[in-house]
Amino acid sequence: MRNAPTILHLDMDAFYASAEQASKPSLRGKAVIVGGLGPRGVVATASYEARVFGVHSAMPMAQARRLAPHAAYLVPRFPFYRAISEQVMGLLRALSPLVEPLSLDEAFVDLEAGGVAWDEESARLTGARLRADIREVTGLTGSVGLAASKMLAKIASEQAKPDGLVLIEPGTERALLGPMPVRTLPGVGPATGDHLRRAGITTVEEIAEAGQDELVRLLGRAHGQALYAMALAHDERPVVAERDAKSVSVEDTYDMDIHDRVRVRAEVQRLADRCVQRLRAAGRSGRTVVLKVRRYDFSTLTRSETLRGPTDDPAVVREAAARLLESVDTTGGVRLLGVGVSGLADFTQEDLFAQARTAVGGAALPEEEPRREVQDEPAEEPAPPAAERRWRAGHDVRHAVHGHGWVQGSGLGRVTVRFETPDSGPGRVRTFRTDDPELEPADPLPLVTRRPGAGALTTQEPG
Ligand code: TTP
Ligand code: MG
Ligand code: MG
Repeated sequence: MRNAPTILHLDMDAFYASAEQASKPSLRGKAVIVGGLGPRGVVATASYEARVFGVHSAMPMAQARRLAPHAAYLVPRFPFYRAISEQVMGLLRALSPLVEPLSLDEAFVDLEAGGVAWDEESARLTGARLRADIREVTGLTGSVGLAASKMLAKIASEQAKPDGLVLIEPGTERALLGPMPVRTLPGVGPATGDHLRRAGITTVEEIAEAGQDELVRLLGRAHGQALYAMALAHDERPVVAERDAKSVSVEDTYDMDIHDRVRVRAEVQRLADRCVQRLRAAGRSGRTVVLKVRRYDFSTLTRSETLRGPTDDPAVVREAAARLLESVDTTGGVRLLGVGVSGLADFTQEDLFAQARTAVGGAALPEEEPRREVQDEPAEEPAPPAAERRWRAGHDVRHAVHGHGWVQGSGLGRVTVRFETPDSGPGRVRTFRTDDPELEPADPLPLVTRRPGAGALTTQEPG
């Protein structure tokens, strides 16, 4: 392990909700909940103001509405968040060639590899400057952790939240980790946590005291050894640049189109198994499962699902591929199927943790719920009538007379718009008929305007 805190972990604060608040001045300082608004919708995230009521990611939306009935509820706008994410990742790439994104709002950066930090002081300065740059370019806040390993950098950014920076001095790691709950360690979810608690182990220090043999006895060799190493703060995982990470995939073309859905499902399972064999042969694991389908008319689609952590578990890959298949219409027949895994990580502790599983009643339960990066609007959204389809809650609009605003709600032939922009004050609300010719959907405005070099989200500001 290096002896300078030059691994940086960045995570944006309440990312989707903060982006919405920056975009809509009337929501700043308010409880904002972003997620699927249909009957089976779940919370993607909640603003810190909404978290006070106990609302959090992955909670059923119905429960969130009971806890925070007066919050603003919005559907996610992925292209908008992606554009902000690209701005953030661009700032990270300016620091180092070794940037490992984990999701839209989160990445590791090896500052030493970029030559921008080599000791505590330079690391702290770089982290502080990065936070200021993110704020200036995106208008949003992110929290930074700095440490000598990935595990501790991530723990540090969690401690820094929201809107802070925490640096863990090399040499202090064990003392810091010791009193923390076992769940702090990467890959220890509810199941492993319970297992350890029943053995009388609740803190990281108690894992270290139990010793490797005891851990292996409790959790199996791979998981036990990996967890013991983490408890001693040993974490040698390198930051892996995205472009170094290749994917592993297998595909089959069929002589005759397959029409039978049952057969299509079986083929996908078979391909998933073959893909995992190749993945394991390469000693790797990956986070994103990709399904490729070429239909009778040569239209080809890919669907992907990103898990919380890398896996090389055939059951996990098979399940993900099966879920992805459910979103693809194959009624016309299929001539090619493929299954791939990307977002590869070296075969290290990371993946052993990610797949930590316990047998409960004969069924293998994933340690953590796989995290679905929803790529389109959640399917459970009830389809609104055609006239109202253009006016989706939270989306931007432009009115010929009143200018730029966003849809606060629509129904019964009416649409309510709040007229405000990222750099205006809170705006006022007006109601129109859904077929008002003066009203049209619009792209989101940049959160920060007129910063030379900052780049606008969709259009460049004139002058
Ligand atoms: P997180 O970084 O986990 O959460 P956050 O940025 O909202 O809040 P925090 O300040 O605690 O970091 O996730 C980033 C975004 O990913 C989040 O804004 C919404 C989305 N997301 C989901 O869609 N589903 C989930 O279960 C989680 C955890 C996040
Ligand atoms: Mg975040
Ligand atoms: Mg995150």
